Amino acid sequence: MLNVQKADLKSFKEQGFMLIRGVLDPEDDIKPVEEEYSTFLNSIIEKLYISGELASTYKELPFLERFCKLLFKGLVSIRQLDITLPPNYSEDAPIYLGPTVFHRVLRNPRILEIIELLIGPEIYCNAVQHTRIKPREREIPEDMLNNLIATTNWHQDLGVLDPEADDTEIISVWVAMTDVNENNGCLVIIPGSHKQKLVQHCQPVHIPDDKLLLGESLPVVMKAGDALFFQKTLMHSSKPNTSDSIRWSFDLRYNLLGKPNGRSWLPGFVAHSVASPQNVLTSAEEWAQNWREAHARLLKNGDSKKPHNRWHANDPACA
Ligand SMILES: O=C(O)CCC(=O)C(=O)O
Ligand SMILES: [Fe+2]
Repeated sequence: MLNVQKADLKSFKEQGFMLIRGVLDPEDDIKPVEEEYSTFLNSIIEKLYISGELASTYKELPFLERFCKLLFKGLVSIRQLDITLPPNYSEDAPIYLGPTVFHRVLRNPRILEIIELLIGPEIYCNAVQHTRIKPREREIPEDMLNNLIATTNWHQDLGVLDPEADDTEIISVWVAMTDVNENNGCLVIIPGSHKQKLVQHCQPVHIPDDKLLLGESLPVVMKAGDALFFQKTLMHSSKPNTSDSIRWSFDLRYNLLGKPNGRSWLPGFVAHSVASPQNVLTSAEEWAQNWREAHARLLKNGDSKKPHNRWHANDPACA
């Protein structure tokens, strides 16, 4: 049973976010997802071990530690686990399309139930979706730092979508796969900042200091399985992981079906619909195929240099 209270919905409206505990189930959701990723990582490791590129299989280590070992050796990239294409759409661009992530994360019934409370039953799963594994920051080689494995600058999620989505109801969902706190890189939000609408961002995508709301920022401490639902103009960032543990999360977006989604060239899908239930995507294989086809189309149409967001590097406002 979901524990969404009136106070949560009020917080979502007035503060721009609500934190719901225990949305992902440790046994039914988190464990199978970790196992699927672990099997995938294992297949990479086995090949590298057999070819002699890796001296150990690190079999004794848990998934996250094992991933980081390979990451720091440059033998695996977070993009191979991420569930969207990297911005350059190059021919060899990796993407992770495992069925368990599709069913237990993107189509998670409890996430969808909560989204339904917020925007109603016509729900489109937006293609802007990521998994982020944040190693101990002190161990990350400098040339590897990026926002999928290290800190994330202050931004509003609408800032990375095309302006066509400005009037669409879009909800971001940040799901903790491990416990997260101020030391290991939790999300930090500015409650109430969503009322600002979209402010100027600069490149690489961030809100310049003078546009940042001076309101008090709030580190969102969460347990594995908790989910933070927030509005598309809520200002947020993430802290560096200065702890001894590795933090892992998913961030997803859902919007009102039939409205511009801000990444029209990528394949989101109908996650729930009462008006047209026949259009709901329930096949993980079809989902994966849609991504493969979109990738081929982007390469063929020469769209592979399409900018991922609306902010220009030489914007005078950022000088
Ligand atoms: O996890 C992070 O570091 C940032 C996530 C984020 O920006 C989001 O969920 O929209
Ligand atoms: Fe974000």
